[in-house]
Amino acid sequence: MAEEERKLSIDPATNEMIAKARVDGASIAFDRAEKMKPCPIGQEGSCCRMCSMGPCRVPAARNRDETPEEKARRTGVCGATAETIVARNFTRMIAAGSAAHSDHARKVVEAFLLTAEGKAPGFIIKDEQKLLALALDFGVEIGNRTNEAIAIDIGKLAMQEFGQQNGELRLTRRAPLKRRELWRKLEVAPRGIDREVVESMHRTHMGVDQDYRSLLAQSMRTALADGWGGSMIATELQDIMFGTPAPVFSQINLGVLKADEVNVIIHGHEPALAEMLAVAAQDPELIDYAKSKGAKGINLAGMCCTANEILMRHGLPIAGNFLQQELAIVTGALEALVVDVQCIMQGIQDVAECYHTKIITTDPRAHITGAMHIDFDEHHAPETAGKILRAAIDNFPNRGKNVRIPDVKTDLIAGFSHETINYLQGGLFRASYRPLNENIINGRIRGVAGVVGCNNARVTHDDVHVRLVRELIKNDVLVLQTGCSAMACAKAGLMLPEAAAEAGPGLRSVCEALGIPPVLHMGSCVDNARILIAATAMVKDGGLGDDLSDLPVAGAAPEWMSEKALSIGQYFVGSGVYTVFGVNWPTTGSREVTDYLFKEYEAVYGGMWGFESDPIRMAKLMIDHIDKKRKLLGLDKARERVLFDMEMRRSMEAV
Ligand code: SF4
Ligand code: MSK
Repeated sequence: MAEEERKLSIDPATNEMIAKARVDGASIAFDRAEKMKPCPIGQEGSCCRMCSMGPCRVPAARNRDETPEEKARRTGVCGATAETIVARNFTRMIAAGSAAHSDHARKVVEAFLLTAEGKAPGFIIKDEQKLLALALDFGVEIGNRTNEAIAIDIGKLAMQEFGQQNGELRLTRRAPLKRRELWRKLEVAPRGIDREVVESMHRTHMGVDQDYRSLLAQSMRTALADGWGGSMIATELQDIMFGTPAPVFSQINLGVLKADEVNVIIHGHEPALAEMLAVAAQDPELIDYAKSKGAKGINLAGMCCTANEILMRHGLPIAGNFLQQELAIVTGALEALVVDVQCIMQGIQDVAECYHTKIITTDPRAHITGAMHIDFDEHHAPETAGKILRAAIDNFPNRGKNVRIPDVKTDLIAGFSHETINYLQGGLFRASYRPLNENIINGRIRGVAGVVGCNNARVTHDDVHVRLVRELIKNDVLVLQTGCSAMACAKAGLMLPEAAAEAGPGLRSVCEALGIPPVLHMGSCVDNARILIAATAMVKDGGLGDDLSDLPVAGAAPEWMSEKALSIGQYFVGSGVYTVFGVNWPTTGSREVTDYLFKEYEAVYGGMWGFESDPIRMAKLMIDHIDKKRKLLGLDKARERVLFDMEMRRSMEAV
């Protein structure tokens, strides 16, 4: 297909705003991606710039029957092989992804401690039940102690997880015993979060670890420190402070912006400021201030994972996912784009200069040249939130006439935390994963897929997510989602109970009995830890093997772009899950390394990587894997026997 014919998005709101940006002369990622072609050597992981004798480019062998002599000639100046270079780059990407999630977690722990000490006005311990459950996991005494005293002990122990030098991270104890024993045997059990990231950087420095298997073992330790460490800590403590998500109704897409109100979008990943803005946006004084400037009120919406955080807990609307961040400005109706950390394109500042939008950075770790900066500090959170909203309100009179808000938005239901899924299956006193397991065993549900990750300007926006998920549910696979992938499917209407009509007959009947959509929104990128917990609960409830790798489950990040996604994928794989990525794959510069990750890993970890850019073929790979696991569990026969008679339907409804 000629480049100019490439379909940029399946989302009508996005396409409408791309067209407007072009008329307005705004530079957006969709167009920059056409001009900036990816470097083929960098894309396959073959470019080494670890020292100033390079950069050395050691592209993949073009010839499958390469002789050892030919191979020996394909090295960098220092003699580093393609295997070493590719594995080093892969490990560094994972270290960066793990660092991002974990530094987010560190900030959450700091806020949690300040909250417990009464030094963070506006923040409280909201979920006592979860606090006590975590106290048990951390071995913190409960007795007659106050929630605050318990929280201080938890916070201090959580903080120690970052600097711990030896031993194993506490939350890895939640994993099935067999998995933990495997990690110990392979020596990949994560010791301390910061230690693993630092060691990855050290080992990938020029002239240190030069064996790809050894490098990849360290990348696994670092990824596990993310999934069972940083990300899990972030999710747990955020739930305790801001509330554990429960089903909530909301709307998504650029159509949630309002023509007659002050529109403020909060974008990034960390929920603390967003929580305060959600409260401040209801402040009658600020609403009156907005009215004094000619607006009818304040409309707060989210973007990317900060959006997922405030959606899951407050039902605040979502304006869009990753590739829509510049397009929200292009509407001409956005007074402020308030950003915290991660996945924020520098391009938003340039686009904002074509309109009236103020870009407001709020985190001392994330500045953007030309943007306004208002430092967010938990000691003064309500005042900071008020200051930000006032800056947005003051900008309302500057809104020009070039305004077009796409009339596109979709209803959705989110809020499917692990606790909610547990509760939905049996109520407060009988909560368990047993009904889900039984429906997998009897074949109504074929298996479970975690479909997560970003958008990527190299593929048609949202298309791969939506087609993949539609194919999975059609084949009776229940889909759990997070991140921008969840938003893509929500925009397509797949997060409503009515979407069960698109599911296969088995999954449909379960969704109808429980009143849930076939695609469940579990939250933000750090909340992929919820998927680990849900999968562990399935193992612990019995009937589906004794390790995560026995489950008929698979994972995918069909439009991934960030290093965090790679870290997530690696910890899924290391936890025993077959995980397929789309778009492109960063180790193709070495066939040996790629074969190790795609084939040999299964014998090592029980999970392995896969790559496929076509969504239907990707679904097939995942379903084939699910069927393989069903067969190993002896469930293939059960699935053939499913006949949905009245008695079976009644028993299922009794669930
Ligand atoms: Fe080249 Fe080796 Fe330096 Fe990498 S570390 S840039 S391969 S000389
Ligand atoms: S926001 S990491 S683009 S999912 Fe979490 Fe979306 Fe990927 Fe960022």
